[in-house]
Amino acid sequence: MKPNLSAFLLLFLLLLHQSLLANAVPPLAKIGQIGYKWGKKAAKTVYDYYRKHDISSPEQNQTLKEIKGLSRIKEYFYNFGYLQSSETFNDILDQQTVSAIHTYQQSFNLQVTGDLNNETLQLISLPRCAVPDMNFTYNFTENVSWPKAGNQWFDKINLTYGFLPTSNIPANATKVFGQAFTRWANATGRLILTQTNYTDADIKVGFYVLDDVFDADVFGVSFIREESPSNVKTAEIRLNGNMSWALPSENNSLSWENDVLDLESVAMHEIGHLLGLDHSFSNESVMYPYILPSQQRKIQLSNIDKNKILQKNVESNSGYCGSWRVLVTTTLSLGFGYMVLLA
Ligand SMILES: *[C@@H]1O[C@H](CO)[C@@H](O)[C@H](O)[C@H]1NC(C)=O
Ligand SMILES: *[C@@H]1O[C@H](CO)[C@@H](O)[C@H](O)[C@H]1NC(C)=O
Ligand SMILES: *[C@@H]1O[C@H](CO)[C@@H](O)[C@H](O)[C@H]1NC(C)=O
Ligand SMILES: *[C@@H]1O[C@H](CO)[C@@H](O)[C@H](O)[C@H]1NC(C)=O
Ligand SMILES: *[C@@H]1O[C@H](CO)[C@@H](O)[C@H](O)[C@H]1NC(C)=O
Ligand SMILES: *[C@@H]1O[C@H](CO)[C@@H](O)[C@H](O)[C@H]1NC(C)=O
Ligand SMILES: *[C@@H]1O[C@H](CO)[C@@H](O)[C@H](O)[C@H]1NC(C)=O
Ligand SMILES: *[C@@H]1O[C@H](CO)[C@@H](O)[C@H](O)[C@H]1NC(C)=O
Ligand SMILES: *[C@@H]1O[C@H](CO)[C@@H](O)[C@H](O)[C@H]1NC(C)=O
Ligand SMILES: *[C@@H]1O[C@H](CO)[C@@H](O)[C@H](O)[C@H]1NC(C)=O
Ligand SMILES: *[C@@H]1O[C@H](CO)[C@@H](O)[C@H](O)[C@H]1NC(C)=O
Ligand SMILES: CC(=O)N[C@H]1CO[C@H](CO)[C@@H](O)[C@@H]1O
Ligand SMILES: [Zn+2]
Repeated sequence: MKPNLSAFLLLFLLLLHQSLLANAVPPLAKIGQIGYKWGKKAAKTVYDYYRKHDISSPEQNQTLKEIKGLSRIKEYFYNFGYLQSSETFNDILDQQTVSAIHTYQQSFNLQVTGDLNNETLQLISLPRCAVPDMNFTYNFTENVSWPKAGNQWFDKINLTYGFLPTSNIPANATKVFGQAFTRWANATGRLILTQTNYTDADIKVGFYVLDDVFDADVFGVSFIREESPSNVKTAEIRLNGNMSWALPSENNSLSWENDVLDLESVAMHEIGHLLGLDHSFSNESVMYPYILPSQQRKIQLSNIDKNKILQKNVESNSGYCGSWRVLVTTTLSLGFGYMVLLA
């Protein structure tokens, strides 16, 4: 149910014709191999089952290892890199799945039980980014790839972004994107990000109906596209047009339960992917894949984010900066040694 906030909220709806959309979306679905169906609904099915059967311990009777709705959780773990199997998923709690739950709980610093406890199901039910958390590749099958850290898709300093005309994004929203791009550019201390038209842009931003490809709980996705004759790479940010997007002045309207998300926070997150950052499991990072109820607006880069983006500069400037860093380290350790001697 949408909240009664229409006067204060932006609701972007996809205006593309269905056939255009069909043309635009499918390649990405293949990155994860399997259609995305997950999130709130999947977590709820399993949660209800757990409650009804009073399963609170991971030591269960063999007969109870079939959990209604577990197949969707398996698919969820598969899509985000926690489960390797690409077979059709069933509802049996097998060893692989228990191990995936372990990895998930460990990664997100949850209590590690190997059991789909409340805490775990609650995290699963939150809106998240569609980019996987681990075990994915930078690989242009179907001409698109996830933006994976350690791979550089552009080799220029001046980058441009543009907005999908059919998304009819109002100026007050493109301005918010502009702020997000500038904040990242500032943090790199070297990239220049400017707006241009959609066709020419290196980074193309639009709102789409992601529900068919992804579940409604996915707020957005970013990916890299390789244009075939020239191998020129462009990037896309696709945000979920079925959610309501709040601008910074509408802070008090934020409610993930009603699918109202902070546009600038999500823009920061998706841009981060395109500038070379993977997901972070630290909830302070803008690259944390979920929007936590207590952190619905998170636009400032954490120290982890700043260090990672500066590290990119070092990587892309190769040799020179590399030796500079060694020099700094050496100087610092000499300085430390000196201080120890003085003391
Ligand atoms: C995914 O990656 C993590 C860390 O790199 C690793 O521990 C885990 O075994 C991998 N899982 C799968 C299913 O490949
Ligand atoms: C799980 O959460 C529900 C409500 O969110 C609560 O009623 C229930 O007691 C919790 N169960 C456990 C085992 O913490
Ligand atoms: C690229 O993806 C395809 C299909 O998913 C896979 O068969 C291939 O091994 C991948 N290549 C690399 C280098 O990961
Ligand atoms: C980048 O863009 C700025 C202005 O937007 C321009 O002054 C500069 O020459 C450009 N640099 C390169 C390397 O294209
Ligand atoms: C943003 O602009 C749109 C279109 O001009 C307008 O309907 C909406 O009220 C504005 N939102 C805010 C928060 O200013
Ligand atoms: C970027 O840096 C400039 C100059 O340091 C500053 O004026 C501007 O407010 C910064 N922008 C953002 C979005 O942080
Ligand atoms: C996009 O802008 C460039 C100049 O930056 C211009 O040459 C081109 O015609 C524009 N394309 C469209 C579709 O407006
Ligand atoms: C995708 O890549 C293949 C092989 O590189 C190429 O033949 C095809 O034309 C590309 N398709 C698009 C839409 O760029
Ligand atoms: C998503 O938006 C499309 C286009 O506005 C609409 O047809 C569809 O019913 C919406 N889906 C949901 C789940 O709200
Ligand atoms: C939005 O809320 C956050 C914390 O809830 C607060 O720090 C921030 O100043 C608020 N921003 C605006 C524009 O009200
Ligand atoms: C963020 O993570 C830390 C460490 O795991 C935890 O103490 C803190 O409560 C978390 N914050 C939120 C808002 O969940
Ligand atoms: C209570 C219950 O479900 N017990 C079952 C535990 O598992 C064994 C072996 O699978 C069954 O024989 C029991 O009936
Ligand atoms: Zn992400």
